[in-house]
Amino acid sequence: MWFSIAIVWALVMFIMMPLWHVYGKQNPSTETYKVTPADFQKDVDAFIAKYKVGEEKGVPVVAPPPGSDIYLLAKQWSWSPVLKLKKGVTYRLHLSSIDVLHGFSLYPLSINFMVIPDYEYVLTITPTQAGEYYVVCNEYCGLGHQQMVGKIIVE
Ligand SMILES: [Cu+2]
Repeated sequence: MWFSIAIVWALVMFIMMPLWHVYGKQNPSTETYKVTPADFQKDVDAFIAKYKVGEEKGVPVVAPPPGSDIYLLAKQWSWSPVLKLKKGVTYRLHLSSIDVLHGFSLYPLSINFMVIPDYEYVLTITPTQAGEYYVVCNEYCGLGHQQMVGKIIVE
């Protein structure tokens, strides 16, 4: 009986996966591309050079134009750059790591994505609340893991 319950529950959860995607506003659609760490670093450097408006604790602060492609790079043990976004505007967020596996966790909201080297995730995002948000790494990535905190500012 327990075995049957487990099988049925596994099937229910399996069927729910696409339903959550469509109806639950969870598991957002992502575009994923293969990318080398060097190429991603190049794209991020160009993005920072174009839209840099300042610096915070040695990390560049970038204010991209509304609706543009924005980049966030994870590496041991930082997120770069600090993103300054506008509320109610849709952006295409490109996310990747240039070394090991990291986890993007937007605090205090509960929004989580894996950040995997060699893959560039493109997420379509629309910030709905103004404020300062922290990007915490939620995938243990080495000695400095607990200091790996980035920032997104929504105005
Ligand atoms: Cu990390």
